[in-house]
Amino acid sequence: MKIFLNGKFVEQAQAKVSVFDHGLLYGDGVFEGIRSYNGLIFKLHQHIDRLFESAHTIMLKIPYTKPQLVEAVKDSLRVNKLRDGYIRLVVTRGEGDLGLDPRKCRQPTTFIIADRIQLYPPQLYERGLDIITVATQRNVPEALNPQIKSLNYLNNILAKIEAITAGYEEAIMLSHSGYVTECTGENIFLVKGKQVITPPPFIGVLRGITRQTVMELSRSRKLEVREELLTRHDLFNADEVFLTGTAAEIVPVVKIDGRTIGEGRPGSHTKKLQAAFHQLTKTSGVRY
Ligand code: PXG
Repeated sequence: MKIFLNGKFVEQAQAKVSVFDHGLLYGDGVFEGIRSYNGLIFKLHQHIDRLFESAHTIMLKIPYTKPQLVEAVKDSLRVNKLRDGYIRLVVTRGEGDLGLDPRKCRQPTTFIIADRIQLYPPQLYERGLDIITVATQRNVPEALNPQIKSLNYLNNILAKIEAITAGYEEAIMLSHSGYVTECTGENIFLVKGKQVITPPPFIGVLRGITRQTVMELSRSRKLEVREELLTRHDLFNADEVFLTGTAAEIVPVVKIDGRTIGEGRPGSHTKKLQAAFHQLTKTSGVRY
């Protein structure tokens, strides 16, 4: 596998960064996870835009233009001969000293890994997930805004560990005030009648690109899309619940904290949205 590292393609074994890199020492950096489907990169420009927004907020100057990064992502897929791929694009503060001071980091580190996509087991989509809410709250936006897709994922990892320790695969994280936010690497939606509802970004969630796509697909299917504060009670009493993310796409949820959701099977709107989503991944995207 060849890795794009600071402007050059190097073999995986040579793709190394310094132990003084602040991405490693402090999680000081930003990233994106992007997918390609049969030679088309899905929502590439949206991912690049979000990367630049995350970087702007943490005052990290990405040493490439957006068109240069678009080309680098395309090249990464091409040199690794990947038609269906998972791309990890990372920009860190770079090599500094042992202090926090970002001014000591003279040059950001940029790398792109393009690998095969590890697909989730098909049973997940056929049966649906059984998940729980966990005690670890989502980061308070006023402290570390979840809209920044930073390398600091311990909040999410702690929630994931809680779920796994309890014997579940995924966790719902609540806000400081107890509202539903998102899962550890996916946004959450409920369907009730003709309404499709997901928590608003201000409560502390990542503005997922799959989330945005599903909102658009729902609107074009004449469903009423709303961003609203949701409680666990709202989730328990929904007709359908599903999660969205680049890696997982659209995953049905059939049980939450022991409560059966709807009929306890993936719902009809969820299935139709999955089909529409797959159609979109086949027909849109940036060719390489
Ligand atoms: N919320 C969080 C906290 C995320 O990290 C999403 C929502 C979904 O966003 P997109 O734009 O992908 O629809 C994410 C996605 C993975 C993985 O391998 C996913 C993410 C980060 C790291 C790994 O599943 N982010």
